[in-house]
Amino acid sequence: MEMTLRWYGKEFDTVTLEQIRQIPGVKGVITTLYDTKPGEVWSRERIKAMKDEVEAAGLKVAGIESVNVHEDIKLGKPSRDQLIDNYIETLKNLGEEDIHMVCYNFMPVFDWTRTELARKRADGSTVLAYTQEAVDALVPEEMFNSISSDTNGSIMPGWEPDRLAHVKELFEEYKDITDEDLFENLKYFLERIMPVCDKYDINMAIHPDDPAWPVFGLPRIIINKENIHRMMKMVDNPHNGVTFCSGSYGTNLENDLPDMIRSLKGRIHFAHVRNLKFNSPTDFEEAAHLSSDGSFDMYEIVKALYDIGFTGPIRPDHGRMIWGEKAMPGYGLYDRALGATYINGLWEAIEKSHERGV
Ligand SMILES: [Mn+2]
Repeated sequence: MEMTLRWYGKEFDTVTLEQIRQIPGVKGVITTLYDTKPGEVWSRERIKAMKDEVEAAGLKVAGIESVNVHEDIKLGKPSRDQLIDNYIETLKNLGEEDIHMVCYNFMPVFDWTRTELARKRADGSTVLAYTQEAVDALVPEEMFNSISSDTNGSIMPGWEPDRLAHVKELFEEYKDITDEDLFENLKYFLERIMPVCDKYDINMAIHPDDPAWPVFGLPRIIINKENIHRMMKMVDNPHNGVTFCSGSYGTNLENDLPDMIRSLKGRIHFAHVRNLKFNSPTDFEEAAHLSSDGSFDMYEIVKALYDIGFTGPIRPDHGRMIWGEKAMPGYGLYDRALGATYINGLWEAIEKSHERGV
């Protein structure tokens, strides 16, 4: 595995490349052109400038999170063909700049949903949290207002104001879209992009839906083992793979995370590792990465990745806000650095135990 940290670019991130470089074992960043809109072509020049900046700081671009998929592609509208052509152009430009992993998602409207961005935990840290009861009590437009009012001044990925300006119309458009339609539209998209992925050896890594069940009546398909295997079989190409995000699949306690990882050997192109603390099956908060702070056995998760021979980029995921830091919720420096160090420690212990046969 290759330890990385997500970085939004110097215009948008409170964390600097210089800080990231000092986290032991972190050699690369997962980044994006945060000011591009879904459907836009990423020019070779801009990709190169981003790469040069990262490399000048002694790091590498280990992959992109995300190249967002335009809603018209998810909806299967006639305009999708042009938008997919643009996506292919972006992939080609990334491939020519030697970038070979692209994370994306196929979630309608919202990238992810939380009902609190700063729930206070017993240790005084604050974390993102979710309760189904709070979601059920909200209309989607209010959801957007509550998210945007509590972000420490950041633009949250997936909650960009211009995307959300059309939230009502989008809900109307998704009214008749079923899970089957969404699978069909994903298949169409993947079949069109696989040739460029084959040519440039680009691993596409679909991010799971978060939480891993339908929210606000919208269809959601990347939620469990059965559906990811269906997705991989329907376009059976090793470049059609997944981002294994423990915190997203883990929202549904029925998902057996180590078992899912083991079933995805060779098709996990990117891993997000984090822990959640469940107060009830529909009330969870993000925890420190350490197993004992949350509900997951992080040793078993990292061991499963080790056992399948995972070599791709991995990153700590959302961190708690600690030590007075002000940053985009989930994306401060301190707790993610602790997370990276913890995952590195687990990996080293698992690797050495294996090598020494203990
Ligand atoms: Mn994730």
